[in-house]
Amino acid sequence: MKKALITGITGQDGSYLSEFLLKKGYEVHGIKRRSSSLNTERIDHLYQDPHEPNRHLILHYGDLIDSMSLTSLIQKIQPDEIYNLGAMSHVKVSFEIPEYTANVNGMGALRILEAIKLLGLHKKTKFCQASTSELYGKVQEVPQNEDTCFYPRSPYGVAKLFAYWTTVNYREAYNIFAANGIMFNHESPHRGETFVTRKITKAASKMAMGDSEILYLGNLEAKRDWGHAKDYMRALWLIIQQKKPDDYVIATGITTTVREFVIKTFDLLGVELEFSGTGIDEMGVVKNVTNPKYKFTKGQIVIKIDPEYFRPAEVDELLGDAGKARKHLKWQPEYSLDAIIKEMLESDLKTTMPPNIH
Ligand code: NDP
Ligand code: GDR
Repeated sequence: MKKALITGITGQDGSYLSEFLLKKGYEVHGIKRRSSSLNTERIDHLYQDPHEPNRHLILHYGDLIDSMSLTSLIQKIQPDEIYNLGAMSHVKVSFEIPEYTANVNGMGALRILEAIKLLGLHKKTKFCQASTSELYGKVQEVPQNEDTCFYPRSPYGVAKLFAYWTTVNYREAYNIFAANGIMFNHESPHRGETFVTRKITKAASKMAMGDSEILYLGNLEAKRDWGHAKDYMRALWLIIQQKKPDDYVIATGITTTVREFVIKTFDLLGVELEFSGTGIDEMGVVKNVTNPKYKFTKGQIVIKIDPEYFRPAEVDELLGDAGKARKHLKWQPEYSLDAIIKEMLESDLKTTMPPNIH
């Protein structure tokens, strides 16, 4: 039975990757951080009591800033595959905690690779780094592929650049199977609630149930290449199954503005929006309601712009060319953006209570 170790197992991607690997018959080990409130909500459906014999999902306490815990876990588990998904993954927040972000997102990858090297596991343990389209940052060319120059625009992106090159370096210097999946944005019902897609589907669901709260957003013109987390975790697995380690762009090849994402979301609820004003005065107002099932009214203000949500430096346009992954990994995404939004909305609607029910 193959053993996989996942950092970031409690996150969006960790939950889908665990599910995927368990279905494939892996023994899955995950590193979780100690926290005062439970942080395993996304993997609770996979949880197995520690007293059960033949457990296939095993959680360990650890942290990417603690090389002792990482090294001793890797020594104890002797994993065949390590997926480094753990990160302080919020780009805007990284401007507020840059040093911590560098430590976790940059040094974290180094600590794992160094442990593989020091423990003499270079022939056994394969490593896959969750790299990101944020490496491209300031637009150099569109679409972006494996040869496009990097120009990160945030402490998050800069830290991920260090991890990207450390992965390449350990591959070249020590013959470790170390690969990068350069993933463009990917979403799902498990997406964190402060990322723009989930923030939109969650707020729209609350409004549909009668909540009068307004959705405050930042830059509506940013373009993102949005896919589904499930598709992207399958891609990371394929990257690690190759004979030779390499770096691959994982993307859908379609880009959409935040504004279009908003319009699509409300459209699925039977609401046509009109945008009025410019810049930070801009508002999204309900123009037409065609689905009486939901509690929207004509003229209702649903969106306002708040400068708080703009970044000190923005990544304007991301559009990935995943030609290499299509050719070598035989990978292609199964979900369209419309299907992703529909799944996220349905999930949010199911868990959103009308405001008078507690
Ligand atoms: P999430 O924010 O949902 O999950 C991040 C995970 O990392 C959580 O399990 C979190 O634990 C864990 N983590 C945070 N800090 C530490 C630390 N110091 N030590 C150990 N674990 C830590 O991110 P996603 O699942 O969306 O993303 C997974 C990875 O893929 C990240 O590295 C991200 O940067 C990268 N990526 C994501 C993309 C996307 O669009 N989703 C695109 C490209 C790359 P806790 O639950 O305790 O907070
Ligand atoms: P991103 O995702 O920064 O691309 O990083 P996010 O959803 O945070 O932002 C996407 C775009 O939307 C704009 N935006 C807002 N963003 C947030 N969070 N909140 C808002 O209110 C808002 N309004 C507009 C942003 O300015 C941005 O342009 C994600 C993370 O998962 C990273 O970890 C990953 O590496 C990249 O995707 C690829």
